[in-house]
Amino acid sequence: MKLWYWPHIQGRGEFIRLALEAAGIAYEDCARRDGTDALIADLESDRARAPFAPPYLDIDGFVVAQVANILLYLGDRHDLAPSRIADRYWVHQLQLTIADVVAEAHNVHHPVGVMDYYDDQKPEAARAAAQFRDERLPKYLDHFEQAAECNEGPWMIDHRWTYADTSLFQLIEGLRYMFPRRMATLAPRYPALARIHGLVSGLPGIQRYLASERRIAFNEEGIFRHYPELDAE
Ligand SMILES: N[C@@H](CCC(=O)N[C@@H](CS)C(=O)NCC(=O)O)C(=O)O
Repeated sequence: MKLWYWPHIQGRGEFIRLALEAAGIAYEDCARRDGTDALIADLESDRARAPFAPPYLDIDGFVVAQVANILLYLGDRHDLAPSRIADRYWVHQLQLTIADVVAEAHNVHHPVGVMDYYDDQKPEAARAAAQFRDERLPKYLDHFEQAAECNEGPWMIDHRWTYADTSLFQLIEGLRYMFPRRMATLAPRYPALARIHGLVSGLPGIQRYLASERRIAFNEEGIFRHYPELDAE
């Protein structure tokens, strides 16, 4: 199985890597091996059903893009999701909501133009960050906390991990990196999310991955960027 994603950031590719690593599914991280030019060449190759943007998987010529769609595929094919249809849609729904908050987090440092530099939109980013920290972030976290609390088991669903758990872990990691002060203030409100973050970090595949060179550090090229001036308690 081939994973294609930008090689120098965790970005959206990390949601796929974490599910693959937790499950012990073998994959080639093609652009980390072959470079950005190889990714661009692959993206621009002649395909009838081309992906719009990375990340995408290439399984012997079957190409699947969009994070939530990729995880839906992995959930089905590799048993990383529950078997009941209502439960599968619930996990997919959680993943789509995670995708929404990820997009909003990115828009905090790029509120005006995604093609423009952060430095060219700093006043607007400060305004967007205040609203995200005060209103949107707790609203999303309240939702995920309630979702976790309504499950009888310790995970997001059932009594075993699914890709909803690995994605929630990455969301919390990213938000803690981006807004350390705000996340510290909010932490006591979210015991179930803290529990799931801890459980995921203890999965053997995740432990191995986090300790490896494959896990690159967050940086200010990715989605979750730490600009101290955008954080507050
Ligand atoms: N909704 C898509 C978003 C994909 C996306 O925005 N990928 C970014 C990197 S994280 C990209 O390379 N975008 C190029 C573009 O939008 O032109 C997903 O969840 O996979």
